This record gives sequence, structure tokens and C-alpha cells, in this order.
Amino acid sequence: MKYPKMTAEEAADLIKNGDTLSFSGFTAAGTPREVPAALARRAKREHAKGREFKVDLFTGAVTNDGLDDALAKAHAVGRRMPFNGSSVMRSAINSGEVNYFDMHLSVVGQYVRYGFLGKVDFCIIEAVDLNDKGEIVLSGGVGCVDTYSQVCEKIIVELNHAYDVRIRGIHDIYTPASPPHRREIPIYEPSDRIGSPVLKVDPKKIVAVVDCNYRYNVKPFTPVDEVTAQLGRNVAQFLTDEYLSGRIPPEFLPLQSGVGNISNAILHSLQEAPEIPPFKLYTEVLQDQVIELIDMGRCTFASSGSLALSDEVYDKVMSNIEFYKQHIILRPYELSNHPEIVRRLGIIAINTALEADIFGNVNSTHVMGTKMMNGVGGAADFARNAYISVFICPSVAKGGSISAIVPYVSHLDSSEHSVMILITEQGVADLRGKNPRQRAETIIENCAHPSYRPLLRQYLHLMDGTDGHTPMSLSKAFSFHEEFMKSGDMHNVRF
Ligand code: 0RQ
Repeated sequence: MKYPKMTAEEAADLIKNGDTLSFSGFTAAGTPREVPAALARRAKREHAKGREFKVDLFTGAVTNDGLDDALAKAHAVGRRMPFNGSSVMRSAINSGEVNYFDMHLSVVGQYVRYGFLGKVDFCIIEAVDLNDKGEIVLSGGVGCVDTYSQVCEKIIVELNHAYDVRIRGIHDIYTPASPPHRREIPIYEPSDRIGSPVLKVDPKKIVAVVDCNYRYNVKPFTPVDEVTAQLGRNVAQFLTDEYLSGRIPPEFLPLQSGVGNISNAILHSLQEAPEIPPFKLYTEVLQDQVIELIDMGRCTFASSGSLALSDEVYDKVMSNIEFYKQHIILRPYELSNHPEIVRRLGIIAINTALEADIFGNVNSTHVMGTKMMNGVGGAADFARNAYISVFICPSVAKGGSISAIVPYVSHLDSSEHSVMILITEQGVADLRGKNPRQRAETIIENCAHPSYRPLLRQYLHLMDGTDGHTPMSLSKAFSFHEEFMKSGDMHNVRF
């Protein structure tokens, strides 16, 4: 191979203070680990000598402990986008140390290509193989690497020997043209392939190849508990009713399901929904549960941007990879989340809310309106364009002291215009065709926890007798949140 071989330390030394680094991968899958970890060590050494050392990070989404955790612990991050799942990075974001902006994942690539976010110095790519022509076989995650590798000045490849080159052929790498030359993206079925099985980069940009050997260590999900199991049953029942009523066509429609413990539980519930025929997924992240659904024949095809599997399930997939290649495609998230395709395919989108208000607005990102949790990710890409857009959440959090159904969301990610159905473990609120007052009544009676219903009803009636389309009290809209900040329990609200 003609590229310079380096250690992670040597490759990290190529990076300068103030550089913008971009990364392959989506979740820990496909995300480089060794060079960013070495860079964090270097940043600590620089800081010990009293020198400034910070870099900007453009990732796929959630990363791994070598990237976000290590660089945040080293206080070596300036800007960070578009999605974060690291608790260490979260603290740095919420303290104001890191300049974080979360973005709809479908637009990250075009923002970067259009030059909206400035120049990108490095793209660091995890690969299982590459050749002298600059053809790279990616592993379990794609993210935004197609764009990052096009726009960057230099590329560092982490050649990871812990993963198997037989994965070649699962990927479909394609970048839409920029306006005014953009044409339709020719995906008409989740299984349509429109691009290349390898990532093609300019070989002259590759300045280092680092031999590595690491596993992703994707965290297993918390087991399905009583609340998430009931939530899952409510989702499965809703989809069954829609299907049997003819509002979903006989072939069924592709599903998208967000990430996290709750989404995993939802997919679990679809195993046991006998009236729903075998279905396809057109989604952004595949978790362990999907492999089980494929094995059972419940899921016939899954298109995604990431295989965020536990090591055990990843090994199982690799041991029968030719079978799974017939059932799985991995694409850049510009395609997996693209509004044009979501609308064309008629995706049924199921995403998780932190809280929702009685009018159907959803907050997916900010605790008490101020503290960033993860980011909007792809939730709104799908929700805004879906055939049916469902948001789910448990009706209460933190042992019941927080109601997930509030008078008004403390931060807005998906508005009432993008939310058709709200489901908690309490039940289903169908918001389609309802005015704000009707939506409020439906959400309170079907989704709120019974212990919060009287308070929410009281709030709704504060505006009785006044004019207005939406019965919202401006002065009391955040009373639940204010009460939690004051006494630690939203139940103590008094109007
Ligand atoms: O906190 O861990 O301290 O107990 O929020 O909640 O119940 O574990 O749920 O793992 O499914 O995450 C919305 C964050 C849910 C996630 C969110 C607390 C709760 C707990 C996590 P603890 P659970 P999940 C695809 C699509 C946005 C992006 C998205 C998310 C913690 O699904 O980031 O959907 N979604 N992208 O106790 C205060 C409330 C709360 C609350 C829950 N109302 N107030 N805390 N919690 N409700 C993803 C990608 O694009 C990659």
C-alpha cells in the first residue's frame, strides 16, 4: 500500500490547534477511536505546557469513549455538531465550554458541502479495507463520511482489523448533487441500490493509515420493563388498527424507529403483532432487535445508516454476512433520512419525546428547556415528512415527579404540525383533524398519567370564557417546569 503507515500518536501529531476534524461512522459503529484518543492525550500535554489546543468536531452522530469522552475530558473541543450521546461531552456542552449545535441529520451533508460551516481540515475514517485507488470499505456505520471525505483537505484512515472485510457490498454510497443541478434521488423501494459499495476518496488526500484493533462496545439496552412493554403494545395496537381500517395499504409501509431504550422496546412489540404483515424498515440506525426481526422473517428488508449492534449480535451477522447483505443496506444519513424519500416511500415514523405538551408540540432534546440531552438527530427529518408521524414517551419521568405531558413544551423540536399521534403507556392520542382544544382533551385523557390529569384539566380551563383558538395561558404555561425546579415535584403545582 502506498500510503504512509503511522501510529495513532504520529497521525494525531499532524493535527493543528484550531483544526476542524470530521469523522466517519454513525453511533460507535464506524467511528474512529484511536486517533482521537491519541489527540486527547496530546491536548493534555499541550495544556500542561500552557499552550492552547482545541479542535472542532463534526461527527456522524453519537461516537465512542475514545472520541467524545476523551476529547471532552481533555478540554480539547471548540465546536461540536450535529448530535452527541456522551455524558462527559454533555456536561461540557451544558457548562458552555463546548459550542454545540445540533442539526437535523439529513441536512448536515449539504450544510458542509455548501460551505455554511467553514472548511474541514481532516476526515478521519474507520475502514476495514482500502486500496491504492482510494477505495475504502467502511464497516458498520456510514453517517456523513461521503461528504466529509469530499470536502476535507486530508484524510487519516484507521484500518480496523477487528472487523471483517466480508462486509463489503452492504454499503450504498451516494451524494446528491448540489442545486441547481440536483435531480430526484432514485430510491423507490428501501432495497434500491443507487450508489457505490465502496467510499471513493482522492488517494492523494490520504496522509496516514493507522493499523488498529478495537471493537465498538455498543452498550446493551436496558431490558424492556413494564412501562416500555405497555408502550410497545399500545404502538403495535395502534398500527394494527390503522392497518385493519385500510388507512395503511395492504403491503404495509416501511417503518422508521428512533434510537434508545424505548425505541428498542417498540420494535420488540412488533414481533408479537400477528395482524401486521412482514414489513420493511427505512430508518437511520439498526439496533439488535432488528436482527431478531430479520431472523424471524418479520422484517424483510432494512435500509439504514448504521449497524449499532452489540458485539455479540455483530459477530452473529458477520458469521452469516451473505444472508444479511440480502436484507440490509447501509447508506449515508443524507439518504436514510432524506425528506424526499421519506415522503415518497410513505414512512411510518416512530420517535421518542422527552416531553410533549397538551397541544401536540414535542421536545426531544432539552431537559427543563435548558439542559441539552442528545440532540434532535433524525427525529424531525422523519416526523415532518412521514406518512404517519408517531411520538412516544412514558407518561412520567424520574419516579413520577416529572410529567412528560405538560401545558407547554419547554423547548420545541417537532411542532404540532408534524405530530399526528402521541402514545404513552397510558394510551393513544390521535391528533389528526383536531383543533387545539380537542387535541388537549385527547392528550390529557389518553396519554397523561392519571395523577397529573386533574392539574392539566385545571390548566386547560384557565382560559375558559376568553377568545382565542388555542387555550394557552401565557403566564402559567411553564408552571409545571417552574414547580419542578422549586420543589422537585410537578404534582405540587397550584393554579
Ligand atoms: O434519564 O437516564 O438519567 O434515567 O431522559 O430516557 O427513558 O432511557 O429513553 O433512551 O429512549 O431516550 C428522547 C433522550 C429518550 C432519545 C431520548 C430522562 C429519563 C432518562 C432517557 P436517566 P429513557 P431513551 C434517531 C432519532 C432525540 C433524537 C432522536 C433522544 C433519560 O430518544 O435523544 O429521536 N431522542 N433521534 O429519566 C427530564 C423529562 C424526561 C427526562 C425522560 N420529561 N424530563 N428527564 N427523561 N423524560 C437517533 C439519531 O438521530 C442518532
